Amino acid sequence: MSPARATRPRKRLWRDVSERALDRCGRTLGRAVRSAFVPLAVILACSHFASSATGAEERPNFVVIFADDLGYGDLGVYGSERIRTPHLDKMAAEGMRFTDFYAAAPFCSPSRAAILTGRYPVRAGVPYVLFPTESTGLPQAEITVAELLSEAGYATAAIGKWHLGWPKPFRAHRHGFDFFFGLPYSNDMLKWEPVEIRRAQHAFWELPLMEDDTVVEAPVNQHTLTKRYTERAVSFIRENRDRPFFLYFPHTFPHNPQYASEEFEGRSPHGLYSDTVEEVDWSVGVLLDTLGELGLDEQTLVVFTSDNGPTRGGTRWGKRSSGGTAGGLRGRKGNTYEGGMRVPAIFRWQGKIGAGTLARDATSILDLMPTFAELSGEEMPRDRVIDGRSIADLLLGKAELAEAPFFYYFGVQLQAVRVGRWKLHIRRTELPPHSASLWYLQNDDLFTRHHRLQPEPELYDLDADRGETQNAAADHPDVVERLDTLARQFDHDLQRDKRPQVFLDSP
Ligand SMILES: [Ca+2]
Repeated sequence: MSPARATRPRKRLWRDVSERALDRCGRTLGRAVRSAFVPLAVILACSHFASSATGAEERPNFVVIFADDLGYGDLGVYGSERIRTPHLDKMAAEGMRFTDFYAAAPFCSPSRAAILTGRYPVRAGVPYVLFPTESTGLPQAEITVAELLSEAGYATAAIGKWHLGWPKPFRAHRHGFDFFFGLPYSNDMLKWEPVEIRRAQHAFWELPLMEDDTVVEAPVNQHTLTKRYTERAVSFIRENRDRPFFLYFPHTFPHNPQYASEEFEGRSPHGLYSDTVEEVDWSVGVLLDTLGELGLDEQTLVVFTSDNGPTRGGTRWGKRSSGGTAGGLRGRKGNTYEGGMRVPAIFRWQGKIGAGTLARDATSILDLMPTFAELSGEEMPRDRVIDGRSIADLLLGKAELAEAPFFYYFGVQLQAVRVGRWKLHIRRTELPPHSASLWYLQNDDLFTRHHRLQPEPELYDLDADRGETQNAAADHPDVVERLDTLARQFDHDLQRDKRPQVFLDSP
């Protein structure tokens, strides 16, 4: 355990840790603990003893590589003919590739809340994109996968883009990560100049590269980001080669504005977007090579996916902005058509996951935390609704996955549901309550455009029409009714269960 790890301010999972410890130490000691109020240290010691007794060496490492705004069609193995991704293609050949894997939101912050908690973003208290001057973030009451694994003895690191709140209580190293290195939010949230009309997404200060609460460089040289993240990730893996670790690696790119290092910028014939994806692919190769060199291939589950669909290229960032492709899916980042939320997903765990396997099950980033919990022998929190489910049996080839609904939320608004082959965009005749998000306080029109009304339902057969081009609602009124009822009941329950957004008095 590093000194930094020992002194890190950490929120304790009091109830869960105690319960796990009691389970492991047996009922007799449990009664003694309850009656005598034995200090938490004893409980933790017992818990860790039990962990080691079950064989820490059997618990896999977890590496999650999370691209930002990478489209469904932007990897070679997903059909791209313009972007070269040999390392991700090889990773897919060595593992399992998912055709129907979803982000749980069509934009950044909510998607990150979902991947770390296993809960729909609105349930976890992060329904919208967070901006630097906002005083809200991922509530402390949420339990992250990093906290779960950290309490179980894993080394944990978040390297890359955080974007779950700029004020200190919301930062990564207060949500279960031993350390954070990277950008606190998106790379387009730059310093605004007084002469500009203030944009919600801008800050009053330069874009900082951070190490926990320390500014390493501001404004950061964005050309260096992917390479520096990768170097830190490699160091983290090397330092923790002899113990279980969890590396959460959310890349900054290919989010706009796009920057790559000298070796990659301008190398691709298809522009900056391709350059940045190819550098991310290089980074994946470096990580996989490191695991191989250390003999950790068969002890490490590596996951690669994206936080939402591709953005458009645009004029705002000039040559620093080019867009991706959703690979024939309708829509893109910012909406709940497939292109906004269906993303590439590759899982590799040599010796455990069949090489070159394909999964067509509707799955999502919500499933990562429950899956990691099962594979590490930990229990998910029992005091809250978890929306994801473990897909461990699917990964390990032990059992098929039962069909389960997936709900497409835009902020607080449920817009669509998928069950099996059918996806219903539900009828929406009223806007949801106005959000406190800075996004909307300064852009009234944006709220209406985002939370668009849907006068009539749209039903799509994703098996036959994944591009959502033929509305089949009129031909299948029974399916429309079944999915509509399911969606409204789910949303009714969720809206009563969601955690309120937490706002600090001052950032
Ligand atoms: Ca994003």
